[in-house]
Amino acid sequence: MLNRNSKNPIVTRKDIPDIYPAMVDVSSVFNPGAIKFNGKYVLLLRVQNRARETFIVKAESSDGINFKVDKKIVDFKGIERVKKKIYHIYDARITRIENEYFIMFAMDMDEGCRLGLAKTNDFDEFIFLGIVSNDDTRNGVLFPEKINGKYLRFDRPNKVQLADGPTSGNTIYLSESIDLLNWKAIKPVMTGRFHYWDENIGSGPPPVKTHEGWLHIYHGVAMHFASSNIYQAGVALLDLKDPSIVFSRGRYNILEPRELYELIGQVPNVVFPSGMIVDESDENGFALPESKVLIYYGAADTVVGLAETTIKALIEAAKQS
Ligand code: BMA
Repeated sequence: MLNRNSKNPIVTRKDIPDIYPAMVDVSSVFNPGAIKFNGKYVLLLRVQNRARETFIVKAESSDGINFKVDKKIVDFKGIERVKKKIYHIYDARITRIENEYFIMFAMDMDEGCRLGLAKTNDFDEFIFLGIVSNDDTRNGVLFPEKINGKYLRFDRPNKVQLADGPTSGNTIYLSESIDLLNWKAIKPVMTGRFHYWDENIGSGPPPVKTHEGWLHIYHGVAMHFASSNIYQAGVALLDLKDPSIVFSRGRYNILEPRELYELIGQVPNVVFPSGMIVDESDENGFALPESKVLIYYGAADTVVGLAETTIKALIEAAKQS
């Protein structure tokens, strides 16, 4: 039900300029955060070099399809205050709250994966605000507004051990905070559907406000014995006032690996939605049903794909049970 852009993959390793010394002839670029800023489409890309080191790099576009990648690695000012070793920063999700832009990302450290938070007003200077999770957690996405005076986010504790691999998780939680820095889990919201396409799950892009509820795209992983896991995308609708209440959750995935660039790469069989741009909203921030939606996703942990749809189509997909 999503239409892949005919220029897919829209960003590949060939679009990444060499940045000496660390980022030369890079291996892959994937899982971007996305937002519209000052009329421009902005991506925060995850770029991996041949040492398998990870960098966040900004790209900009005036049409959402043809991106120019910065010749500069995003420098999160203040991150040097973290005295422990940070191995990787990756999978940035961008949320605008009032007139500030927040970036939540995963940080691989010796004690496991933590969520980090940064902010920017201009997408030029990025200020690191701190580590904002205590336990092994990934896929943190901030809501674009406070609800009942609290900031909210979805996050996904890593509790499930993948066969011979890292940890993953099968439950998305709702957490709250009064200062964006200290977070408390409120309750589990959605859990994996064992035997089906979304056995393990995690949030995709930040939730989008519609008149029918919070529209939330997530990724689901079908585990395959003796084969690679299959990463797909799905959609759910949640209560506007209490997003721990799931109104409906689509039975079918909305995007699955089918094209060669999704099926083959550094990690085969992966579509991983991480950025979502809604063209039109009303003055209260509700996405319009007919609005075009751009979904940016990592494909096979190697390139960036773009798929298009509308709010109405996503709502219908969420209601298909
Ligand atoms: C997840 C995360 C993602 C990655 C995906 C597929 O657990 O690490 O960053 O894209 O696996 O490898």
